[in-house]
Amino acid sequence: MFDLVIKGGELATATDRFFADIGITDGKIAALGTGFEGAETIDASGKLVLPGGIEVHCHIAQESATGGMTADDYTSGSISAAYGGNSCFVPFAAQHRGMGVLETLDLYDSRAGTASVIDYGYHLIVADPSETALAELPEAFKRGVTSFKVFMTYDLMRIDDRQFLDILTVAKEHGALTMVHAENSGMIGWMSDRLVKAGHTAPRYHAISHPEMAETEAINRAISLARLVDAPLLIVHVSTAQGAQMVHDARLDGASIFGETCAQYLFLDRTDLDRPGMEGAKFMCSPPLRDHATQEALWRHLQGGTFSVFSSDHAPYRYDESGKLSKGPDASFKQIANGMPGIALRLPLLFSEGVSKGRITLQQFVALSATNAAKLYGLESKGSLAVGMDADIAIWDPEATRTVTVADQHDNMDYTPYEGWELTGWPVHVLTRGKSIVADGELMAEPGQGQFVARAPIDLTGYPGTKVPELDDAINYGARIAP
Ligand code: DUC
Ligand code: ZN
Ligand code: ZN
Repeated sequence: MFDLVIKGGELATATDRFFADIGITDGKIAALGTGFEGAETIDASGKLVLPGGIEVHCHIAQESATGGMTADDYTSGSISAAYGGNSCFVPFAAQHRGMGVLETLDLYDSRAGTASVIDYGYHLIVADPSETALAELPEAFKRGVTSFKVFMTYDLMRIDDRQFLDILTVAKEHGALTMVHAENSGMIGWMSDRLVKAGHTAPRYHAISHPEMAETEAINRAISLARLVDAPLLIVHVSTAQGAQMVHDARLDGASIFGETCAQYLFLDRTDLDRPGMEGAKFMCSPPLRDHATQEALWRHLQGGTFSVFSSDHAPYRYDESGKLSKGPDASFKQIANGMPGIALRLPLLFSEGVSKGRITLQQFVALSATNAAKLYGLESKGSLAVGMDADIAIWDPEATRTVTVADQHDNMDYTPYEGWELTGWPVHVLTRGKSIVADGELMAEPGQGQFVARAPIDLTGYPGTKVPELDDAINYGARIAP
């Protein structure tokens, strides 16, 4: 007799599809089989039963370096994530200059602790890699924060190549994964100033000010820096075909390089920035939206396995004076917050456009929605349907068709970039550790129910790494030339 049985559904993992009941006890998957009885039962016949989604790139209760706050906090952000089929998420804890690393984590603990309805962790953003901050990183790892993001652009966030090497080196020592926002700061600044000087300030110039080459130069540099010290690195929000190819090539070479792309780069394009007036601001994100040919190339990389992770990059800034228009209704593109919402739509978009249209298999969907992220980011008890795992489960109706509206996002936003889209395949019941969070459109959970998940170090099995001779003490400490 289990606490809960999910009965009669078709289960899918990253490798298999099969019909089975799930028996759940104490929040864990206790057994998979048939004919199970439980104190409670959820009838999943005609439905797909999948691992709950894990959203690993979203900005929640996070202030930018210039002080703007995201519209979503850990309550609204987690509720929206749950409505979108997620049982767990990993937002960012952003260190700003002058802040300590542990002080940053304490701040986010105070924001998340009693607020989230689903389980959560953080990636640490390192914007100030001072000696003190670097010395605090091991304690962050001990607290289960085993990944962090650095920026190669934004004046108040970016680190230089030397600092990048320092961070990669400390991360490698502790089994942490470094994530990078790879864009060339100088190119973007130079292009932006030139455009503004010529009077080109509308949102559409945001895309022009961030040339593809700004991304590809930075990805190439980031991969080179990581390979110099043989440290694992994940390039987040890859938006270009050439950038994706670089990730692919480095992986083929055995380097521990990983890639992420995001929903907006597959489903939206730069013509969305051309909407009348300031409407284009709703579609401003960094890196920016690209063109149709890029979308097609990114799909091929998603299908072919270049990208381990597929995220929303939910960065919720409302289309009003609290967000996008904080510098007034005629602000130049340089003054408009970068980012768009989408945490509730990452999975429905991928299901509808990917699984329902036959571009990816259901198993690939599971890998991209949960399993890969769990493996890469050390969420050891999550991301699959197997005995002993947390009962983080999303039940999907593959036939349900709905029209996207902002009201159905359950976030604190006043727009969705996908308003009016018709999508087929929706999550109808989401559980975290065996507790219903959302069922048939109703919120069933209380803020604070979600627990912090301490994450394990990255497992690099299968990534032999690449040694440069200059850093191989067996060869060159002593200035010997490699044989
Ligand atoms: N980087 C992100 O990851 N999200 C929003 C904007 C940005 O620069
Ligand atoms: Zn970024
Ligand atoms: Zn982001």
